[in-house]
Amino acid sequence: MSDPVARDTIAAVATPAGRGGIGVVRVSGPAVPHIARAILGPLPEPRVATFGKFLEIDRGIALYFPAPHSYTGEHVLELHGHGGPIVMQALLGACLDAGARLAEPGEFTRRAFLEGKLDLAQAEAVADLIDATTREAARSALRSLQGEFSSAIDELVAQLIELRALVEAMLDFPEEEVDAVHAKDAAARLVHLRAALEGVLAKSRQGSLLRSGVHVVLAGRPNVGKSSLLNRLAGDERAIVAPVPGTTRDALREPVRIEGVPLVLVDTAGLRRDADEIEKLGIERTRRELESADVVLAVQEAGSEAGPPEGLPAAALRIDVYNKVDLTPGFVAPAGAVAVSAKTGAGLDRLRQAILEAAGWSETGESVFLARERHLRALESAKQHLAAAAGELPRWELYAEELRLAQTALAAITGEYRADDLLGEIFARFCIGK
Ligand SMILES: Nc1nc2c(ncn2[C@@H]2O[C@H](COP(=O)(O)OP(=O)(O)OP(=O)(O)O)[C@@H](O)[C@H]2O)c(=O)[nH]1
Ligand SMILES: [Mg+2]
Repeated sequence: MSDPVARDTIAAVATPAGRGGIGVVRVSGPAVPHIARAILGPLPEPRVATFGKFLEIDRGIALYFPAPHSYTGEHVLELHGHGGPIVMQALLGACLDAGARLAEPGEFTRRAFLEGKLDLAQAEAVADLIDATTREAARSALRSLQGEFSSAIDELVAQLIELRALVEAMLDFPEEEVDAVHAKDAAARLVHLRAALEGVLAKSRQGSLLRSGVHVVLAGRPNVGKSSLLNRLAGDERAIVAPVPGTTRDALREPVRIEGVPLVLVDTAGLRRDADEIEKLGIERTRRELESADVVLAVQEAGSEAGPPEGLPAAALRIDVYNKVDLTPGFVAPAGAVAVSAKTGAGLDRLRQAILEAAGWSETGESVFLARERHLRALESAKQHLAAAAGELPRWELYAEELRLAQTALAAITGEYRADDLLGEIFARFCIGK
C-alpha cells in the first residue's frame, strides 16, 4: 500500500446531475478531517450517520470513514445534502475552498485500486454494474465486483505458477537427464490448465454478450417481410411495412432483449439490382451493416424460387429464415433454417433461440463472467501461449518462456501486472464521482 498522505484530496458530486431528494458530495484524501471540520464544525464520529449543518449552505447527514476502512482506503467524507444543483455545487465549492481539488473521472475507484481495496477486474465491475442495462448484466457485474471472476483468474495463475516452478527446477538439468516422471507430470498439469482456461474463456465469451449486446441484421430481397419480422421481434410497430417492394430505405435500429441478452436488431433496405437512387443509398447502408453484424438473418419467402440475394455472409454468421409460411401450408424449411410467419407469429420462438445460439449464448445454468474485450484478449493470448508451450516440449527453456508469457497475460486482467496507460484508459471511461 502506498502512503495516502502523499496524495492530494479529491472531491466530487457522486450523485447524478439534476435534481433529486438527496445529493451526495464525496471527498477522499488526507485533508478530509480538516475539510470536515471546516464545513461541519466537529468531526463526525467514524461511520456514524451524523446530522449537521453544512456551513450556511444546507443541512443533512455526514458520514466519516477514516482510512483505511473506506471505499478508497483513504479518509473519506460523504455529505448527504438536498439534491439540487445549486446546493450540490455550493457544497462541492466549499470542499474545494477547504483544500480539495475536483476529482477526475473514476478517480475514487482508481484510488481504491491503488490502495488494494479492489483489483482491476473488480474496479471495472463497478463501472459495469452502474452501466448495466439488464438484470442479468447487473447480476453478473456484481459477481465480478465480489471477486468471482478475479478468483477464477487467480486460480489459473496459481496453477501456472506451480507448473512454472516445476519446469524451472527441470531447467537445471541437462535435457537427457530430466526425469520422465517429472516431464509427464508437467505435461498432465498443462493439459489440466488448458482445460481450465478454456472453461473461463467460454464463460467470459458468453458474459461479454451481456455487456456489448449482439448486432443482428435482417437482410434479404425487397418485400420478403424483414420489417414485419423486426416489428414482431420488437413487439411493437417500429418499422413501416407495406406491400410495395423497396419500402425500407434507411437502416433502422431497435434494441430488444431475448432472455436478458441485449440485442440490437437492424432492419435494412431490401437488396436488389434495379433500385432507384434513394434505394441504392439504402442498399449501400445495408452492406455496411452486414459488415459489422454478429448475426445475419437472411430472410426469404417460403416457397419462392428467388432464394437469398448475393453478398450475404457465410453460414457461421447467418440464419436462413423462411418467412410467410402462413401462405404456403405444409412448407418444410431446409435443415438448419427456420420457418416463420411474421403475420401469425409462428416459428418466432425458434427464431429467437436460433439467434441466441448463433450469438454464442447457451443456457448452461452456470454463471457467466461479464468480461470486457480487454479480458477476452488477455485470455486468448494466455491460451495461445499455453498452446505454444505444449508445442515446445521437450525444449524446456522455450516451454518455460511461453508459460511466463501466459502468466503475464492473465495477471494483466486483475492488474497484478499492469501498465499505467492501461489504468488511464480504464478509469477515464468512468464518470466523475465514481
Ligand atoms: N401473409 C404474410 N404476409 C407477410 C408476412 N410478413 C410480411 N408480410 C407482408 O409482406 C409485405 C412486405 O412486408 P415488409 O415487412 O414491408 O417487407 P420488407 O422485407 O421489409 O420489404 P422492403 O422494406 O421493401 O425491403 C407486407 O405487405 C406485409 O404485410 C407474413 O409472414 N405473412
Ligand atoms: Mg422493410
